[in-house]
Amino acid sequence: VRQPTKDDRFSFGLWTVGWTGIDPFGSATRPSLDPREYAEKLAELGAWGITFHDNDVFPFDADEQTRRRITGQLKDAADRAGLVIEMVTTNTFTHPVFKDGGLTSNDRSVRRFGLRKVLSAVDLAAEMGAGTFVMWGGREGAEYDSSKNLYAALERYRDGLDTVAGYIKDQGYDLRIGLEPKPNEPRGDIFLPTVGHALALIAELEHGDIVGLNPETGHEQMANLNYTHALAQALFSGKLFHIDLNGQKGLKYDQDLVFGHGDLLSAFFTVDLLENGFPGSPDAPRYTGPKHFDYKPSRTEYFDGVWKSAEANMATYLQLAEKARAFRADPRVQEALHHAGVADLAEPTLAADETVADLRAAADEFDVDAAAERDYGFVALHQLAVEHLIG
Ligand code: 3MF
Ligand code: MG
Ligand code: MG
Ligand code: MG
Repeated sequence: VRQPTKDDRFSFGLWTVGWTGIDPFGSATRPSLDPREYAEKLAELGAWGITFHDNDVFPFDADEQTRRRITGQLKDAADRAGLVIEMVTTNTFTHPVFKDGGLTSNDRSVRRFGLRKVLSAVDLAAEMGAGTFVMWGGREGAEYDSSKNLYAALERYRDGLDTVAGYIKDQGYDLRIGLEPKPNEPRGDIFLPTVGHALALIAELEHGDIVGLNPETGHEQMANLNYTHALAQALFSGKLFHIDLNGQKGLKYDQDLVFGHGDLLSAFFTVDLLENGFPGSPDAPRYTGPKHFDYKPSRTEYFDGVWKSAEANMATYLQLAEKARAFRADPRVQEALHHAGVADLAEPTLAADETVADLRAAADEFDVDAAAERDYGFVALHQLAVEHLIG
């Protein structure tokens, strides 16, 4: 595979390569570096951008002066390395004050504190020149149905998001919010568990025009859902603002494996959609944002393994992109797509000038038995994808 370049627009969260290996059962297996060192190394490997949570960079209790100094240093380091800070987010999940949520805690004083923290991080995102502000409500949820007024939780989530989006507009920031759905972990049940749930809440917002999605591969798969379908639905609604690519092996804890190290065939079709769009719908919306990785170098790895795993995300993406291009260009695939009628789905079921009466009148032309016997050839088509992937 070729080396990644800035034109590929690959980006990494500082918390990804910066994860020291602390999990619920074990302590760190690697020391932590200065955020600037991660940034410089990522630039060397061919990344285009970085992203971070406020508290990946400065401590939770940092005063204004410390915060300015540290973020200024990081911005300088990013500029020197030619890296874009494309997304900034806020941590409303680590500190114990957020144990029952930031925007949806039962404690109103915590909600007000949470909102202040989010608004400060929005200012920071604008200062850093980021285009996206991701909101992952990791602690917005519950373990016990008895513990939450679920209706009020959605009201407070809605109001909180509108306050943040309204503030972005008032300030004139060139920033959009990307909500990140996740079904569970760390809460037993997290609000906005899937892309579909998040789209439904966005539809209730006053300032929903600047609120969209940041779907993560593993998060949809933790809900036993198809990530590529989730991306498609977000694109359909004009809401695919950002993505978190990684790997997950089925229904278990959030593994954050390297992209492609989970369901490889699914990753192939994710890349095929991102690179080649919807077959037969050339005018459909396309994702043009950063290819952002939210993974964790396994705690078995030391620094050599950290950098190799970061490279692996980009290499896998590039290799899948190449294979997806070859797949679409293969005459056998084009024939199989044609036989399967894949592009035909783009034709409206009723013609523009057709009425329901016309539709009914056409009943005689249809041979139900013949249509029932159609062989779509989906398996042969899919086997060609497998062949390209393995070959
Ligand atoms: C958790 C996540 C988060 C979000 C991040 C916002 C710590 O499962 O995926 O990473 O991606 O908070 O970008
Ligand atoms: Mg995650
Ligand atoms: Mg994850
Ligand atoms: Mg994520």
